Amino acid sequence: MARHPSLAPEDPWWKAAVVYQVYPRSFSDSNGDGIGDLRGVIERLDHLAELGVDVVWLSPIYASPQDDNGYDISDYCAVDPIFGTLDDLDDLVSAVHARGMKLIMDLVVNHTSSEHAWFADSRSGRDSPKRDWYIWRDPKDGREPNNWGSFFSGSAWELDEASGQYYLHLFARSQPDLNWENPEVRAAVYTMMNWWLDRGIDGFRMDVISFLSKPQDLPDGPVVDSGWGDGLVHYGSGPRIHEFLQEMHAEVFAPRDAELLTVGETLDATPERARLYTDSARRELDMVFHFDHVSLDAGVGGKFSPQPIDLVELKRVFATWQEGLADVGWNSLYWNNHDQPRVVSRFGDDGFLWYPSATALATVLHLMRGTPYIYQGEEIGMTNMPFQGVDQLRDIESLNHIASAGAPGSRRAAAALRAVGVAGRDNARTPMQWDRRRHGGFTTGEPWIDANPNHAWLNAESQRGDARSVFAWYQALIRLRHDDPTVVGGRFTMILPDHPQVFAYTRTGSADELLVIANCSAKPAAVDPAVDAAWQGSAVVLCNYERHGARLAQLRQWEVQVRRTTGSPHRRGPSQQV
Ligand code: TEU
Ligand code: CA
Repeated sequence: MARHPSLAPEDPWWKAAVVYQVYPRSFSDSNGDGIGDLRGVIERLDHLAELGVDVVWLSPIYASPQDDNGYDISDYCAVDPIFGTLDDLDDLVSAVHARGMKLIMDLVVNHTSSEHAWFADSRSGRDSPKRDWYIWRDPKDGREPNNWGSFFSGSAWELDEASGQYYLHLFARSQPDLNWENPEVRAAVYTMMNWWLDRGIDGFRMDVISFLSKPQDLPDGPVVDSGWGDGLVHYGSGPRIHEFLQEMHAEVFAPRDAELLTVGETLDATPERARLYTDSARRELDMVFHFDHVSLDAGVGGKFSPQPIDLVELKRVFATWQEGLADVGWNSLYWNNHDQPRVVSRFGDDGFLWYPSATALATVLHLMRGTPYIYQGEEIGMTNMPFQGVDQLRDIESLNHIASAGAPGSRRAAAALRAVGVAGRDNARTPMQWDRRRHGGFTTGEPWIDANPNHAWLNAESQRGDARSVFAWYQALIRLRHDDPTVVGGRFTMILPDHPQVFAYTRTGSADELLVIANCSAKPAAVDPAVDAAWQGSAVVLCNYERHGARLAQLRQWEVQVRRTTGSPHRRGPSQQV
């Protein structure tokens, strides 16, 4: 991969990179069985090359019973037949590399599937040599060893009748947690990771990586709405997590670190914790995903009691992270992934103001400091799905939530269904909308999950080549990151932090300064005249409305502008004052 001109000589390559996440099941189906597959990804790679992204993150394609769509792995070194073969994967890696891109795989090592041979062995009896590869405990007072709830409803413990012991599963009961205290487990994982890197992949996105280390006394957590305890305070960045990651770095990444990208999913991350994970001197990870901005609309009952977000709060979260990692560590920037509802429906406007809100939200995210991630379909502004009933849902988290809410047909079950429609993960998992044909051109068969009916007008084909499309806008944002040193390295300053409609910040580089200013509302927004005055005469780099005037004093509905100014002394950063 060529180094982008926006990088400083000492920068690692991924500071100028943009990552694109492929959720293979929903991306493109090559053989008409209704499930996306690796051949399908290969056939669509030109879409990614045209978009201009640098890295493809491939969600799990390993052998799996698919209880959690592949995040339940039964063999780390095999490709699930629904996705293809190892040969297909090798072909995909070559095809990605041939287009000058890299490919990272999902690493799911907090847990395996209960159908993994390791767990079968572990479960076979108390004296199995692999018993200690998972987390087994005796009952306490005749019930679960502690009060932890599972992310997917109910207890995090499952009783194994045969041995009379419980095993821990933070997610589904078919996803038992590995015991990272056991050095054999760690060695087996590192061997597997090296096997994949030797095969030519370029790094890992690491599933719930901050959960690996559990305190050995497994204390109860504070009781939450569901009635279960929240163990996150104990296993989120647990006692030995940094030791484990430093060991992983030494055993796996060290010999080829400069070429790789490693990004950890860290639900419990604060800026302080993220600095520990991503300070390059500590040799752990390149970057992490925090959840602060995507947790703001969770109500007291969690993600399934969604509440409206407050823009001022949202800006505060971003500013805290930009400042927290300004000198040490590195941010990753995302709105969407396979677990989150679609951003244009969630924080924007998927009706009349679809185009300006999709482009404004993209811009405020992409021009911050950090590595942006695009989730499939985000680059064409895909929206949430108008789910009509439970039969259209597929996600284990959503289905468990509705089942545990109340009897089918009850008021509580109906409310749970509505909440899932807003916040559920299946919103992200409807088929990629390639064109206006049946099922959005995703499959010639019957898709495993229904396509969003709006594919009739919202699809990649209709946007490609259209200069005023969401797709073209993403291309422009990616190009800016590749070419502009201020986008990669400039100092971040939030402005107008208390403005209830406007999201605005500056990026100060050594030779110029950028202003990013967006009206994140459906009403015109008045901007402080001082901002307008300060940016008089600046060049308009991007604007999502045609016939943009030179003034910033009044922004139209969801209008975003990016301005650039060079050389005006009062705005120069300290590095310029020589
Ligand atoms: O997700 C971790 C996680 O806890 C949440 O993001 C989760 O998706 C849920 O919505 C919380 O309410 C990772 C994966 O991204 C997710 O797809 C997996 O289901 C999960 O781990 C288990 O592997
Ligand atoms: Ca298929």
